[in-house]
Amino acid sequence: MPIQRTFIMVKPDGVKRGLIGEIIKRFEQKGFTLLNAELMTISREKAEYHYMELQDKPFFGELVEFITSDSVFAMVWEGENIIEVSRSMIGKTSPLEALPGTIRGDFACSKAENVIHGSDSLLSAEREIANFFDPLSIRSLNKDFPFDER
Ligand code: IDP
Repeated sequence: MPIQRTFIMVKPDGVKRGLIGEIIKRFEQKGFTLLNAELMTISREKAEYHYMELQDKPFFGELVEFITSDSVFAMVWEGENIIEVSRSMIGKTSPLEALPGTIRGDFACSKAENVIHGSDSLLSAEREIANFFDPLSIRSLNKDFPFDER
């Protein structure tokens, strides 16, 4: 199974509600490895770039407002098939569909303010990690990365 990296972000509602520790705990328990993390307030430009695939959606403005409204906790994690596995740990976007046991199923009841973001593909993960972190600041455990999965 491929070792992958993903970008995970606790959104402002999750930070305010004190869910950073709970989220780190779930990823550590699963066996994933934290490569970098930072509490930060993000610029409008960074937020718009992060969500560029959604720029035509009616809720885009509201989403950018929300994500820049207060601190987020940005992280890079590494592990086997982490893109797909972390998406299933996070749960569906809609609170009506997010199953109990998933992070959103257990902690979110709004579609907009839903605690956590996780990259949905290798390409998005690469772009999102580069948007938030200097590549030299990311802990390197696997000297062959990223060539082993291409
Ligand atoms: P995802 O976060 O589950 O991958 P996306 O469809 O990529 O879902 O949407 C990104 C984020 O945009 C969501 O996590 C949520 O915060 C927000 N969002 C998605 N759909 C809606 C909506 O219908 N109304 C308001 N906000 C939404």
